[in-house]
Amino acid sequence: MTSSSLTSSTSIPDEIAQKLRAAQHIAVMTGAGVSAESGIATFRDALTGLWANFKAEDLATPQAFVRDPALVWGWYEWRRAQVMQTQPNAGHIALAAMARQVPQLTLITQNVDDLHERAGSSAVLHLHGSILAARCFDCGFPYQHRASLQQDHAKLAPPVCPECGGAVRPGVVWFGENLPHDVWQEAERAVRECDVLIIAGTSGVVYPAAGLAELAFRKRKTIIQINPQATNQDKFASLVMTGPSGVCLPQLLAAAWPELR
Ligand code: BV8
Repeated sequence: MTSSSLTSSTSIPDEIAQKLRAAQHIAVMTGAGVSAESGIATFRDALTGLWANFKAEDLATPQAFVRDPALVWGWYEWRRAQVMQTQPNAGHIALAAMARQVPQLTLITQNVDDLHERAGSSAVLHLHGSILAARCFDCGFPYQHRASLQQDHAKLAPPVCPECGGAVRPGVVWFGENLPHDVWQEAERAVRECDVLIIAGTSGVVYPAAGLAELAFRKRKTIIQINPQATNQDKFASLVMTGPSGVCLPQLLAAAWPELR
């Protein structure tokens, strides 16, 4: 299939619409860009205020947490407050609707928010964990978040584990930590077995997640890439849609299933 590129205002090639409509299994991989239109700062934009002088990769590590638990916990609590105060957008909703049109849709996300679930998606594969889960850094005991939400940019001492007295950490996968094994295995299998892979809202720089695009390319899948910016994964795509996922995903849904319009 020749690759084609279109902006979010031009129409979807019939060949792509037919591939989606006829698909037995669609795999989708989302990144922080899919939550951007809900008002959640993308991963690399989430560094403002107190954290403006840090690189995400330098805050999202076990070493950063050990070095300054209050700085890291304050960042995650500020981000968790953002998640709790936002709603799913048209992109999340379109993916939940698409799952109702095909025999199988596997939704893989790098995002740590729950907007896919709140839009109606189920069995979401969270490669990088969840900001809504927390556990003890030392013993792993799950921690139930309190309702109080961090509103401003401030350091915040993490809670103390009720089991062992250790520090509570966010339930996300940090740089240098392994992805949850079963989740990763299932994501890889879905990309190997799918008919179409849709990649939306990711800069494609974090591995092993970013490797799924090349895996799909090697397996000669139909790949649709959605991002307002060019990415280094565009070369793998059968179709590059240059635009926001909140516009492009509903456009894909309407092109493949016009009866839903
Ligand atoms: C691993 C959770 C095996 C935390 C995240 C040295 C030692 C160890 C490992 C490494 C190393 N060097 C490299 C590595 C591998 C490393 C890695 O990939 N590093 C990168 C920086 C090169 N990976 C790991 O460490 C992984 N583990 O390899 O384990 C291992 C173990 C030990 C030793 C060796 C190997 C773990 C990676 C997981 C890190 N955790 N998140 C948190 O959220 O705080 S990753 C983080 O980045 C988020 O999950 C985020 O989703 C992800 C990717 O970023 P994006 O989602 O793409 O977001 P980003 O902001 O980058 O881009 C947003 C995109 O959206 C942009 O392209 C933008 O244009 C677009 N956009 C904007 N608006 C819209 C839009 N798109 C559509 N619509 C819009 N409206």
